[in-house]
Amino acid sequence: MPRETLDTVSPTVTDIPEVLADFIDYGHDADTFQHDVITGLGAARKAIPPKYFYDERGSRLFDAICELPEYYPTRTEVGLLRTHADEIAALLGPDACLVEFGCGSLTKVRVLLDAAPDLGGFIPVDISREHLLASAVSLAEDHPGVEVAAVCADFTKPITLPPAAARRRRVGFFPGSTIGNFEPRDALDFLRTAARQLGTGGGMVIGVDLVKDADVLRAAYNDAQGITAAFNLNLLSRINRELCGSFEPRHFRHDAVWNADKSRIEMHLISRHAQRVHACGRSFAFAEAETIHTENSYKYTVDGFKALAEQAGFAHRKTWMDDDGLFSLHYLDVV
Ligand code: AVI
Repeated sequence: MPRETLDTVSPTVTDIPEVLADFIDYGHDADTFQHDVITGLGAARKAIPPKYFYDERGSRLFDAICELPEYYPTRTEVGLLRTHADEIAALLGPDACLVEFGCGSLTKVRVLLDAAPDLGGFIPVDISREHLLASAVSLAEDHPGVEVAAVCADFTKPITLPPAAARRRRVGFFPGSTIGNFEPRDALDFLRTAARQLGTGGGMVIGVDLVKDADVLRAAYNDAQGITAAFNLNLLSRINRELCGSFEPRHFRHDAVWNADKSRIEMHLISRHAQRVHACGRSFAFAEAETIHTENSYKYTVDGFKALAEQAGFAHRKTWMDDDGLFSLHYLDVV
């Protein structure tokens, strides 16, 4: 099964579980985490990219965040998908192939698959191989009429999609407001890359969290049960385990602040006192109250997001919003 990549990395096609049409593995650059930690902790303003939250425990903690009373995005978006599933299915059209960028619990895409019995294909793209395979297999078993393939890759990079997508109209699916975790410049680059891969005539269904009352935002990222704090601090345990780190997570505390000027929630790990920590064979000094900036979660206005999507090569077709204006779902056309 020859595959040409747009990138320099060559994918491998490993043993494909029978129920899947394809499984393409672009592999994982194991040195990237180490590189990003060394660079991030060595910087004048310490920072580590949020993609490293999602080891096995981090993914479970994120699932728990999605159930929290304060964390409105997940239940609001699922409500929007359920309410408007028929309209979205009509926009997908017959025999389309849905390409999900990142693959969460698949709860959300199942809402669309149930509403679109004439969907032709579904391709989740995700870096987490085991989780991706398990999710794709279970979905393929439940939807035997849909050609399901999976691509293990960093979905922000260009990849070549398998035949299930190549011979159909392609519609991207990017729920959860993950776009908000990208810097605006990177969000634009991602949308441009996605538009190219989906191709003219394709589309995109994307969930985008909205600017709102700062107290609601702060509560969503500083929940009373401390699950978001555990999610944030788990990054230090991951560094300890995978990069020979000496972090004492209890010597740091979680905080999430609303930065109104930049329209983003910022998550930080704050050093409780001056300390020295080792990781990757190096030593890093922390002053009391010094922070590691671990995540930005940008919140958009509907007009702001429309402008971004149009700059990236999409025409904006439709917005759905809940009655309280908490969250938005958009249908975009690739032009
Ligand atoms: C995955 N992402 C959209 C979540 C967010 O809301 O930015 C990650 C998260 N971080 C803390 N809580 C949830």
